Amino acid sequence: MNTFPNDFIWGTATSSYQIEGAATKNGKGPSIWDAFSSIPGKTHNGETGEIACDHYHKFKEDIQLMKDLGIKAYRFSIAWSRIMPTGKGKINEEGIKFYSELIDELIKADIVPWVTLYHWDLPLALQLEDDGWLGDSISDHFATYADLCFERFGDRVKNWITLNEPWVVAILGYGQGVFAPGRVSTSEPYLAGHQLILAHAKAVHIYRKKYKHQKGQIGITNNCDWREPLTDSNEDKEAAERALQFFLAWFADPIYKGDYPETMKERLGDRLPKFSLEEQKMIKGTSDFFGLNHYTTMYAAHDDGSPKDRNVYGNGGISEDQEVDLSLDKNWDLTLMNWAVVPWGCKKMLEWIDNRYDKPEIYITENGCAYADQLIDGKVNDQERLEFYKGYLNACQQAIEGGVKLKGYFAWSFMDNFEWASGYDKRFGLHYVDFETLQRKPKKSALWFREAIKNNSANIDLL
Ligand code: PNW
Repeated sequence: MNTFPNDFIWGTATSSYQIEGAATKNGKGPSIWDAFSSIPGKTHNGETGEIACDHYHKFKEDIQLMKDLGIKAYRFSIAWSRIMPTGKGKINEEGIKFYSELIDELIKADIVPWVTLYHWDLPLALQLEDDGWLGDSISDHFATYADLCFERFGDRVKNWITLNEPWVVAILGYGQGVFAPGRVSTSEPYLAGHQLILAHAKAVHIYRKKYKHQKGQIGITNNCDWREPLTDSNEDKEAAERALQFFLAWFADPIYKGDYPETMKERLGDRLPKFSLEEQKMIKGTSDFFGLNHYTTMYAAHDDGSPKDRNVYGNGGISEDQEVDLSLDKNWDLTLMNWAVVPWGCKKMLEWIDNRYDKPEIYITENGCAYADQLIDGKVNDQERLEFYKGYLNACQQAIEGGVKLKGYFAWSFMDNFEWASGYDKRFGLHYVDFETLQRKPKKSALWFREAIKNNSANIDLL
């Protein structure tokens, strides 16, 4: 039987706004997601994260379920405005207490905490007062907030992720406007991206300078889907490569190489801000590991300029800037997000990163799928999700055999939760959540995942 390396880390992931609820409890300040989701029309059925899975009150029960699942690590995020209600200045000790207890409970259960500092729920005050990710004070505010987290939690937390998916923040938040703060622009995404990179780098410098004795590791999580050339033509191969550079190298090149990719500089001109030489030096080398969120694959072709029926949510960014035309194979199975299930794309993605960034240690910090799961006779028979995990984890195993340094894998998500603008019927969880009663229930895929962890292999069948 093919197995993963002995030290392979099996985990699951969540984020604060998607699961916690208690949006106004015990001193938490509002975030841009509280504000955005309260505007009629911005989310599916007007749903919000006000209660979500009520993890804030149910975290002990959730950690017991994690223990039952046998996971070694749990990735969650801290809501900035829960511990700093306006994003700067005053600290909310009640909020600190919540995360402190959560961390203690995880450690008691032998589960290693992986903490994301920013998973999109920016304190609303920072949006209003500092122009959010467009302002040039934001990176310093983020670094101060990160410092507080290292100080209060770093004795027990040894794995830090600064930002979750800056691409989504920039493109969906400042380009397409489908996520908070809901801005629509073709230039702001590149400005926001610039501040996000600076914020990440400043936080890492504080960690390395002030908290070296904590002996932890710190990195960033970027998302990227695979782009497969539609045909063998050089034009299409170049288009696919360009798409990957606008997607992932946008953020990873500054961090691993010191600057934006050439193709972005050429095509964007003055719309892409420049890093000073000092900033380049400050940014380069600021990730101890390569965090990757990977969900799907699309074909990429050179865009000949003809009108297209574009799929907005989840497309490749600002396509005019790239001259890339994305499409799907009609034989691919789609999840409820309309994301295609293509395990070999995951293997190619890992190999591309391995090659471009000189064999970094990679963690898949998210991979998973949404389906319209139903509880029938007390059970959720999510065979499609089981097959999804089996396929993607097998692809991971093959990548490792080929020499890719993939060190861990976090399933998205531990449980069904608030899927942002798509609300609650896009169910991504290994655990089913009844959003009326808030009861949790392991799905069939969770039972499979548990066996896979036990055997340290994805080549297993459920008995
Ligand atoms: C990620 N896209 O979001 C997030 O990190 C999670 O919070 C989220 O629940 C999960 O993936 C599933 O959506 C993404 O359009 C949202 O390409 C959109 C895209 C990618 C990732």
